[in-house]
Amino acid sequence: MKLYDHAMSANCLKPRILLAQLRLEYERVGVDIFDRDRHGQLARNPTKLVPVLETDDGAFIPESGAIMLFLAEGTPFLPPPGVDRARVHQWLFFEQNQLEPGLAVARFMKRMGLADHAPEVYKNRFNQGRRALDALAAGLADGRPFLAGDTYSVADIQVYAYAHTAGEVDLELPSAVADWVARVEATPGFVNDLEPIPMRESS
Ligand SMILES: N[C@@H](CCC(=O)N[C@@H](CS)C(=O)NCC(=O)O)C(=O)O
Repeated sequence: MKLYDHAMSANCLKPRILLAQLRLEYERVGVDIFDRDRHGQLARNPTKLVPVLETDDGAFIPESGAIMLFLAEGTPFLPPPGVDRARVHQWLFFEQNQLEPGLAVARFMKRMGLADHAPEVYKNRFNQGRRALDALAAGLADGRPFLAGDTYSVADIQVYAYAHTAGEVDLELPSAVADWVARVEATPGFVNDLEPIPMRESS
């Protein structure tokens, strides 16, 4: 398998964590996401975004959530169909609708020196990220250790990826979220090789 990837992208961190925990061999293909010519490399992905997984059969699977569900099928990282599986889907959709559009964009804007150029946009994304972290804390309030219940799943990896970057935009994690982050990081085979986005001064 090949993972089309960027070292600073938390969307790409998600499959990297899962592939490591599943002990699957794969080739990492770095994509320069600032280079418009990457469209040749990712021509078979309609959005041209990373991550994309290329299977051994040559199929292209874009979208982090789709990659996670594909890789997790038949493993302990995805509960069987039923309520716990629905909880996994719930948090995957939440991540894409609420958490990622807030924190990923705020992180990118802040680190690239763009927040001062568009303060209203930055504030909007920052606030969306903060609300998403509060929602995550509320979701963890039932005392169960992981998002789909008692068992660690792809939902935890998917949501962890951006939740744990909150400090990069000076957002403090609610304590229930900080405790859950620590539990995720303590799972067997967990690796976090996300590279920080270097801080650029706004010009
Ligand atoms: N919904 C997609 C989002 C993917 C995405 O936004 N990838 C970013 C890197 S984090 C990218 O490729 N950006 C390049 C661009 O915007 O041109 C997913 O979850 O995989």
